Amino acid sequence: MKLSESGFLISIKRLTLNFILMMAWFSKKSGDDLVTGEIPDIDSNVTKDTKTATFSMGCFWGPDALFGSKEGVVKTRVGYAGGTKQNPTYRSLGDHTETVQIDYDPEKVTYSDLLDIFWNDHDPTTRRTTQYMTMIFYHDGEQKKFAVKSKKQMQERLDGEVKTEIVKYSKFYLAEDYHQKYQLSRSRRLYSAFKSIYPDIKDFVDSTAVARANGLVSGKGDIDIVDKLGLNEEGKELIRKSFKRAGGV
Ligand code: MHO
Repeated sequence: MKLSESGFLISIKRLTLNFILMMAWFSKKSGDDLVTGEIPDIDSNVTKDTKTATFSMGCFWGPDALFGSKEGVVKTRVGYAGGTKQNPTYRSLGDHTETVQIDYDPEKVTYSDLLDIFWNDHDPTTRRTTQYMTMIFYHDGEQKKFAVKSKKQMQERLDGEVKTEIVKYSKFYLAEDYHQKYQLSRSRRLYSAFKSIYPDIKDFVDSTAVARANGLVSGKGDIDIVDKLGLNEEGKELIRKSFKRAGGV
């Protein structure tokens, strides 16, 4: 009895050890076997001459991918804004709203283009909780002018009242790591591939390549960009497959 009990314990230990070794092997294989080892083309010589746009339009996962897929968008990040609570978190949001922030190259994409995406990607007339409010945070007078004008045009087109609030940008709290480039994180191998290029979460979030990949796996953006993301043939093929599966054309 004693003996078989300890035999049982030993085989449990062995199983656990095998499992850990297997996971270690698998997680190693799931990252750097998909990359070229070079910094992605699209991330070299990134312009520092960017402007920032900040929008709230419902759950921030979708807009992160959508804006990230757009040519001229250099960086995206998701977070919380609009409220007064200090250091909000996803589980303790207080009076804040899920928000996406975009750094864009104004030579390649205009604030007006971004506003078009904002209006087209959500219904600004529905009633919402504070977490999912529809808001535009303007960063300067020029953005305010465009935002106010576009809201007016939207109101003329829609039956219901456009509930979008237009307010001056003040503070943005970066959301937890697992919310950043969320669509990409659902594709574990691709996510670890990019984490192997950018182990530091700050570099990962700020990478244009990662922003585009996040768009492509949700079927958004121009699939030809796949050649500039630092992936080898196998990595590119994985992206192409996810792009198609997500309805990308
Ligand atoms: N789609 C999610 C919302 C998450 S978003 C970060 C859900 O259905 O709970 O708010």
